[in-house]
Parts: sequence; C-alpha cells; structure tokens
Amino acid sequence: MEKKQRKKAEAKKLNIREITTCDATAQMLEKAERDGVETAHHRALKMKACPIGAESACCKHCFMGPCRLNPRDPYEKVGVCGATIDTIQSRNFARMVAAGAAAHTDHGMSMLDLFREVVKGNIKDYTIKDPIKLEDVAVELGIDIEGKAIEEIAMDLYYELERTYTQVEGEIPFTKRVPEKTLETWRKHGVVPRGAMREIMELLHRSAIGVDQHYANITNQCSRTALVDGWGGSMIATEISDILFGTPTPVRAEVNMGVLKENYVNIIIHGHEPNLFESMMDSVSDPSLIQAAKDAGAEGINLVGMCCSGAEVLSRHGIPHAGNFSSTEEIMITGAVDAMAVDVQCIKQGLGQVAKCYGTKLFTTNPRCKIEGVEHIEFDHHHPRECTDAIVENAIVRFKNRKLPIEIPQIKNLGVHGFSHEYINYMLGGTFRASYTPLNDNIINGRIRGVAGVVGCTNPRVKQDWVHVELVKELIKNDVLVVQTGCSQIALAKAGFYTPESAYLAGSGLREVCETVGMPPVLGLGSCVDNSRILTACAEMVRTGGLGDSIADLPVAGAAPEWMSEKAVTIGHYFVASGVFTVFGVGFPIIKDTKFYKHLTEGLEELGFGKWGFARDPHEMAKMMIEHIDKKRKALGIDKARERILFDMAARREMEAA
Ligand code: NFS
Repeated sequence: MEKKQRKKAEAKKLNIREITTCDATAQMLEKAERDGVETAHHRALKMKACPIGAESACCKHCFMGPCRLNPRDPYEKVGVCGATIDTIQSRNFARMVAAGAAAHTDHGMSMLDLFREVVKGNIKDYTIKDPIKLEDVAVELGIDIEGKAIEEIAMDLYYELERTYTQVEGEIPFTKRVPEKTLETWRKHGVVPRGAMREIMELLHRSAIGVDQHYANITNQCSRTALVDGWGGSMIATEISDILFGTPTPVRAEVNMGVLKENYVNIIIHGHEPNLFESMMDSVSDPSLIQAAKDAGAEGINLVGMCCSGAEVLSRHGIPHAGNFSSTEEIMITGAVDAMAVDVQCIKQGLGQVAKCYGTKLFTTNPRCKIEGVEHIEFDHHHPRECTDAIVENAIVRFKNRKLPIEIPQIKNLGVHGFSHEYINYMLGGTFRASYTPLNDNIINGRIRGVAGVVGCTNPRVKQDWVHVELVKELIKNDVLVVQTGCSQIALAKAGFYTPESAYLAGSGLREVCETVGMPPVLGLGSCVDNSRILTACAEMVRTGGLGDSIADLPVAGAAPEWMSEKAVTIGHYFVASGVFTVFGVGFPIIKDTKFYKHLTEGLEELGFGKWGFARDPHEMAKMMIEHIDKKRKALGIDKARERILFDMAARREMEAA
C-alpha cells in the first residue's frame, strides 16, 4: 500500500530533464517545486489527455450524444444521427480550422482598424513608418498610385483590403500574389476564398449537425477557410504591421530569461498584437516614467517580449525576448517580473495564479480577453498611452515593494533575427541585383537542397524545444535552409542557431551559401501571422523561375513539431492547401487509416494540393520532409545537379586524402 502511494507520488513529481531542454525553464521548474507553485507542466502530468478526444473519435455537435466511437475499431459503430468516423473527424478538424482562421483574421482586422484610424488622422500615436512598402503593396494589388498622396493611397489600400473580410462574392485581394497555376488548382476545386466572414461562417454551418456529411467536401471548405487566413487575415496582419511599424531587416538581439535585469523594473508583453508593444516601447522611454523608476530605486526600465508579440518586435526592433509558450508561467518564478501585460491568444489562465504567488502585476488589456481574478486595463488605440503608462506605473510600485528573493537564470543567447521576405531579395541578391534569383540558383545547383518552414507552438506534452531543435539540426545538416516563426524561432535561438557561425552545423552546400552571405542557416521571420511571409517567399520563388509553375512544384516542406493551438492546425492546412507538404508532431486528433486520414495524407496531393504528414520523432519528421524535397527535385529534373555536387565533394575529399 505504502509502496503504491509512494509510486503515485513519484509519478506526480516532475522529471524536469524529461520536460524541457531549455535550461532556464528547467531552473525555474526546480524553483517552482521548491516554492510549491504549479505550472502547465505540472498540470499536464496530472491531467491525462482524454484518449477518445485525442483521436477525435467523439462528437458533441448536438445533444443526442455526445457520441463516442471506438478508436480501435472506428467503423464498428456510428453516432446517433448516423455520422461515421470520417464525418466526425472532419467536422472536428473543421471546427479547429474555423477557430484558428478566426483568430488570425480578427488579429488582422484589428491591424486594419488601426490603419484606417491612423490614415484618417483619428489616431496620432502611430504613423506610417514604411511608405515604400505601402506603395509596393498597393501597386501589387492593382491600385493606381500615380500622382496620389500617401494618405490617399493608404485609404485606397484600406478599402481594397477590407474586402478580405466583407466580400461575399469574388476572390480576396491577395490572390493576386498567388502563382497562376496554384490559383488554377484552387479555382478548379472551388476553394478560392471570397471573404473571411463568409468562409468561416460557411465552415461553421457545414460542420454543424446534419449538414455536410462527406469528409472530402468538408475538407474542401476547410481549405477555403484556411486560405483566407494565410493569404488573407495573416497576410494583412503582417503587411499592415510592416507599413505602420516598419519592415524588419536583420538585427542582433538577445533571447532567453537572462534578458531580465535584477536592478531594473522588468515589464513583459505577451500576446500577439504589435500595437500594445509599440506603445509600451514609447512608455518605457518616457523620461518622466524612467525618472519615476529611478526614484523607486531602479536603474531603469527593462522591456522584454514573450511568445508571438515578442517574436514580432524581436524581428522588427531587436527588443529582447524572454522565452516561448512553455516558459510564460516559469518566467514569473524568477520573482523579477514586475508587470506582465497580455492581449490576445496563447495566454494561459494559469498565469493569474503564478503572478499572485510572486506578486507580479498581471494585466489583461484587450476587451476580447479578460481573465477572472486578473486586473484589466483596457487598451484603446485612440489613447494607447493611457493603458501602457498605467502598466509601467504599476510595475514601478511592484518594484518598490519587491519582497521575495530573485533568481534570474543567467542565460542569454545573442543572434540575428528579422528576415522579412523582402530582405531575402537583398540578402542573396545584394542591393544592386535584389531578387530571388540567387536563392533559386542555389536550389537548382543543389547547394541548397530545399527550404523548410519550421514553426509553431511548444506543448507541455513533449520535451520543450527538443523536437524543434533536433528537427532543424537534421534539416540543415542535409542542406535544407530553414525559415522560422514564433515559438519555434525562439526555441532555436535559445539553442544558439541564430548566429552566422552556426553555419558550421549545416551541410557543405548550405554552409557555403551561408558563409558567402554571412547569414545563419536558420532564418527567423517573426510571429505566427508572419508565416504569411513564407507563403509570399514561396510565390516569389515560383515567379523567379526554374522551380516549376506552382507552389506544389517547389522543393519545400513545412512542420509544426510541438504544436498545441487550433491556429497551428489552420496554418498547417493553409500550407497544405497552398501546395506544401506539412508534418505535425506531438500527435494529431485523427485515427490512422480512416478515409479522412488518407484524404489528408494522400488524397489532397492527388488533387494538386500539398498533403499532411504526422510523426512524433524529429528524425522521422526530417526524413519525411527531405524525401519529399528530393521527390520534388526529381520531378523538376534538378536531382542530378545535387548528385554532381556530392560527387565533387567526394572527389575533393579523395584528392585531399591523396
Ligand atoms: Ni503560433 Fe502556437 Fe502561440 Fe505564437 Fe507560440 S504558441 S500557433 S508560435 S505564441 S501563436
């Protein structure tokens, strides 16, 4: 009996080295254990994932159920309405795609609201920082800019982009960016998005009880809805944020918990929408607030980011980044965080409890996201400083009243971030021949085998950062150039991959390119909505020539190795619908070998789209992605070039040996 109890107690104890490869997070988890504080890692240990839900064998779309099918024998029975396992799984998948698309498009809408008000002169705290990009995007979308003032062009652009949301018939504006053959495939299957509101509404309708009961037809509307995110809401969020706050160019910056400073008032912004962060940057440089901090005994105010908010300003302004999704509770265990302000998305309710334990002032700021028991200071973009100044003032008070001992993990990783899709032009092409031609040439001649997007969340169900890092290591070793966003970018940055010197970890071809240009083999593009930069880069690669006529022809692949969010599923599906093979780690709510599974992993590719793949092990994931890249190289007839390069290397080695 005693033994049993002991075993049970041990099972509830964190095995920290199995939970994370992030040393700073590990150090804070040890402290959490000493302090008796609970985090998502503890809760994940206590909460066994529901095995029926984990395989999507449960339907609760009406109250004749909820119906549970048998995941071991999925065709053994059907729901009360007669829904088969394929209907149930595809409807559950559809609801995730709809929610994820809604999140990104609503974020994009907020940026568009802000843009409109700035252009109309109703908001003075922000201005258009990148008028060149404004003109470029306007021209791309067919807006006549001749002889027009910037404000006029901006207003025309606003009305054009608003169609992405409100249009009921036709094609969303950014389809102009889609390679012709990819667009042809979309038109053939009726998945060109009309407008975000319409597509999300229709998907929710079709996935309700008694409507669409053919998994392939449901998947089709999933594609249309996911595409309105990738080429709509997310793309708008990225482009408008660049226009308002500046387009990223490479910048050196530090990541990891060591960016906190013991003698400073530490403020963290965590969430997704850059306007909160931009205003906070103004607040923390306000001389009167800096003076107030000094009067309280601090050396100054230290502003750092987390999650996607952080990844965005890391890319755009080089603001230090303290960690990814699986470290947001842990960072408060340092005792050094005086205030954390959150807006929307990826904000754990558990933050409230940890903040209480350490006296950190936690604030929600967006009317869309309030947390029971957490103070709300509303952020109104017409008067942004009212909110951000108040947060700074609260942080200063907390600094003054610090009582608990502080323990900041002394780990910081310096790296280069901020590779926008525009910058790739200059990086490889130089200022005088800015283009994607050198990238395409290096892919054609085989130095670069292909390009992989490795993105997405971290998830306490798998060892934090480990899957991201192992996968990327394997890819670059095999000459695959990696582009990243969000929490995945931070995982690799913490592991030291964002320095040009890390090129030594790459295969000989990729290393040669990196060393010539002075770039890391892993390029960080920003936040999760900035995955749209990867789509734009893919379109640019097709347009530049030599790598096929559609995105589906490119030797590229995508992965979300530690995903957890519905948004990740939508991102995965817009990459698949755009033509990219996309592999998800952790596990996926699907049952292997059902018709729906085969449709996602094989059927979609036969229709001219990309396809899904699933694997938990990073080496297995890398193998799947590299095999796909090689398959595409072969189809393009450029596989021989690479063999020659390999032969050259072997020959060179032989010569050296002789
Ligand atoms: Ni994207 Fe995942 Fe969240 Fe950002 Fe991080 S968890 S889906 S990477 S912060 S959105």
